[in-house]
Amino acid sequence: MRELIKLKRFLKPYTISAILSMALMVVMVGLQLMLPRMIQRIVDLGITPGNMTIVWQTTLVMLGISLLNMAFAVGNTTLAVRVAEGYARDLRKDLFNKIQSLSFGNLDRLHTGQLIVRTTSDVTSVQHAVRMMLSLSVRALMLLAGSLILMFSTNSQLAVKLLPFMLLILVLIVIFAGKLQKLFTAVQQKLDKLNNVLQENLSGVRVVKAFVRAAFENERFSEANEEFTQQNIAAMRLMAVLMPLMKILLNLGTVSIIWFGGMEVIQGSMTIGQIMAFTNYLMTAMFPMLMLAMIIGMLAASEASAKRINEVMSNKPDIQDRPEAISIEETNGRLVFEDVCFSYNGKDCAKPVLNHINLVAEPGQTVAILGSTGSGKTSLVNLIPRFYEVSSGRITLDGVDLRDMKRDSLLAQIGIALQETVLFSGSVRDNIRYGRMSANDEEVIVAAKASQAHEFIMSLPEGYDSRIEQRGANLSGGQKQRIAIARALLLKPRILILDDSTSAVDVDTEAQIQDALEKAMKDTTSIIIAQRISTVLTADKIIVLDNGRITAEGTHAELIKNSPIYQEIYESQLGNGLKKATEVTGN
Ligand code: TTP
Ligand code: MG
Repeated sequence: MRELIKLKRFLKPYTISAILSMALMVVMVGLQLMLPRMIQRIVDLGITPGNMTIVWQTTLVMLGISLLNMAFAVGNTTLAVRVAEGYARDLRKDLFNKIQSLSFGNLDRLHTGQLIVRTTSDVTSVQHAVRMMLSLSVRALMLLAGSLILMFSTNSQLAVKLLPFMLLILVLIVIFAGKLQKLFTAVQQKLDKLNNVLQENLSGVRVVKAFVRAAFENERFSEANEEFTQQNIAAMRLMAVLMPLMKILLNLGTVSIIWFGGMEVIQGSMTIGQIMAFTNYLMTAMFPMLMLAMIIGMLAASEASAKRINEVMSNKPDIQDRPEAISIEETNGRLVFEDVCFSYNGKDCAKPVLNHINLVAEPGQTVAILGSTGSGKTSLVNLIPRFYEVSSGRITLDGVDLRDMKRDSLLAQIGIALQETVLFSGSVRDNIRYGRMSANDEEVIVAAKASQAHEFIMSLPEGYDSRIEQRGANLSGGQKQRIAIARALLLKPRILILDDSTSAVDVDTEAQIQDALEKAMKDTTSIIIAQRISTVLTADKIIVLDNGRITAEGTHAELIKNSPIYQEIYESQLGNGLKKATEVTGN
């Protein structure tokens, strides 16, 4: 219950509805508890002395009570549903906002697939718990207490005789509740596993098909599916045992009431009506106990869900503005790395991904980063928008430590095209405008022209209004990249970061993009990551990254003279290439 209780703040806006719903429930239970008394009255004052008026009157009153109860039940359910639905909506909203506020580091640790489950089925499961609490549990507890009290007030001696019997039932139910709790928790776990398999498979469905692994994936899914089914069956089996067992006990109870009560009736110390009321109270006491057993079992599943929701909620974004952080309006774009170390697991710089990086990018300069895969290029540029925080050293913009700036104001200065292009479903125009929805068509076209995307966009059936499918499925890799570049350019940033953004674009188009960028981004500090050396030839500064260290730095002309490692890359890409080309053409 601890985890569920932690979420109680979400009930606050619905306090009045919740209280009202419970109040209705109290009235309903009160009315329900009156019914056995009425039966007693019919038997003892109506049937036994042969007074038909009392029989009729009481029957009508009972009918009235039942109708009233029905009306109250509708009210109670409506209110409870409203509370639970509102609660779930607010919870989902908060979870979503929370996830949006988290940093890259946080998100690395909470897997995105699981986040979907947490915002959907976990919330539903907790919502279930709220509904049960609001309607069932109150009802069950009150019926139980009420009927016990009324049993004692009807005939305390008989009630005392039944006490051991009821204790036995209670013990049984506690045992069953414990078992059910385990089973339901296991059901939830199997469901999680099923969700995980499904999530992973669906997001990678193309790879599954490409590698003809459908059969394997089918098996994996079937296994999870089967486990889930079996676990559910096991839980239901226990319930199936519980029900008839309770029936037997109930019948035994009824028999003992008639046995002990019958003797009292013979002795004249009890009436038949009282016996009937008694058996009725026993029934009204038993079913709530059964209900409680089930509620306890199900609460366990909700508890597991609540725990996972709280796990997300309790995440503190590891990148937060310092209280004294300033908001920057204008920058020149002078970017300096001062002895920066960085590792993904936080503070320690023992095994850094980036090691003692010193780098100056002057305003308007283009700095190109070369380096083999895994050398830390993406990691390096990810530090500039503070997707991750440096482990040691510092990065400054116009002399101010990035950590002393409000992060939003920093991001407003940066246009970035990530290595992995992500587009959203929607029109081409909206995808380009993603960072600045207020941009007009002209601006969009200018950005698209600079990234050499305009032409192919115009050749799409609906031009800028053409729909992009989820993840940009209906575009080629190079087309996606060019839209992503346009998106970054549209911000007219002071700092432009392109992480391998032309890797899927042919060499000619790439050269055109570079020309256009040079013109459009004269005053912008550009950091460009590239695999191809042809991309970086004209850069103001080229750095070569190797294993997290800068191993060479300078212009192309300098590096080709002084840096063996650069010469090697040059040779391998262009030197040989040229040689081969000449061989083929025979020149
Ligand atoms: P990257 O910085 O991604 O290397 P890269 O950009 O130079 O490589 P590529 O050319 O293929 O894009 O990775 C450097 C190391 O950091 C590598 O060992 C993987 C690790 N890493 C993480 O642990 N978590 C991350 O989120 C990323 C991006 C990298
Ligand atoms: Mg990379």
